[in-house]
Amino acid sequence: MKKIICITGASSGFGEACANIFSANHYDVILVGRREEKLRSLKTTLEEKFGNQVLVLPLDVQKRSAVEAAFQNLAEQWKNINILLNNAGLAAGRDNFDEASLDDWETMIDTNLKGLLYVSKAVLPYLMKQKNAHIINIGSTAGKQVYQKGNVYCATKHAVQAISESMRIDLLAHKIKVTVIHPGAAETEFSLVRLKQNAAEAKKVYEGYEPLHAEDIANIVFYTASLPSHVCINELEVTCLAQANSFYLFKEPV
Ligand code: NDP
Ligand code: 8X3
Repeated sequence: MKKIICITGASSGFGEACANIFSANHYDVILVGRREEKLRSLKTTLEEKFGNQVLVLPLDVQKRSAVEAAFQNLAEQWKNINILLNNAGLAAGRDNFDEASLDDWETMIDTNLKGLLYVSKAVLPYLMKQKNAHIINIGSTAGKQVYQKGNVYCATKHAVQAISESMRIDLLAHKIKVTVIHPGAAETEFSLVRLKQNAAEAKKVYEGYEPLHAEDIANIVFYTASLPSHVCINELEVTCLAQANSFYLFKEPV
C-alpha cells in the first residue's frame, strides 16, 4: 500500500509544491485548503502526471467542528495517514502594534495556531496506528526572532516552535517524529495575502535578491520525510543566500 501524506494549505505555495514532490515519489495525497477549485485542479494534474490517488478535503482549518467532522468522516482507506504536514497559515497585515487590527490578529491566531492544533488532534489517532508516523510543522524565521510590525504573526510562529517541541516530547512513546521547519523569505502567495492583494507591494518584497522558491522548501520537507526510521530532523532553519535571519536581508539596489 502507498503511504499517505495529508497537506494543509495545499492550494498554493509550499503546500502545492509538496503535493507535487510527494506525488512524484509515490505517495497518495490528501489536499486541504479553502479554495476547492484550486485543489480540484491540482488533483487532476497530479493524478494525470503521477498516477497516484489524491483526495480533496475543502476545509477552513479555523473551524474546529468542520475539521473534526472532515477527518472523522474520511473513507477507511484515507485514514492510514503516515505524514501530516501542518503548513496552512498566513500573515495578515504588517503594522505596528498600536495600529494593527484585532481582526487580523484573530485570523492569524485562529489559522496558524488553533488551526494547526485542530488538525493535529483530528489526525493523531490515525498517525498513532502507523509504524513510522511523522508530523512536519511549518514555522518561520519569524518564529525565531520577532521583527518590527511582525507582532502577532511572529507570536503565532513562536507558538508553532513551542508546540512542535511539546509534541515531540509528548509523542515520544508513540514513536511519532516531529519536525519543525523555519523558512525565511520565499516567493509564494504569502506577501499578496499579507498585503491584502496589493500585487505591486507584494512584488517589492522580493526585489533585489533571489528569495527561496516553494520547491526549495518542498525538497527539504521531502528530505526530512525520507530518512531512515531511527533518524529524526527535529528542527531546521532555512533562508535564501541573501538572508541571515529575520533582521538581516541584503538587497541589491534595483
Ligand atoms: P501561500 O499563501 O502561497 O499558501 C498558504 C496556504 O495556506 C494556501 O494554500 C491557503 O489555502 C492555506 N490556508 C490559509 N488559511 C487557511 C485556512 N483558514 N484553512 C485552510 N487553509 C488555509 O503561502 P506559503 O506557501 O508561503 O505559506 C505556507 C506556510 O509557510 C504558512 O504557514 C506561512 O506562514 C509559512 N511561511 C511562509 C514563508 C514565506 O516567505 N512565503 C516563510 C516562512 C513561513 P486557501 O487560501 O485555499 O485556504
Ligand atoms: C514569512 C517570512 O520574514 O515575512 O514567515 O516573516 S517573514
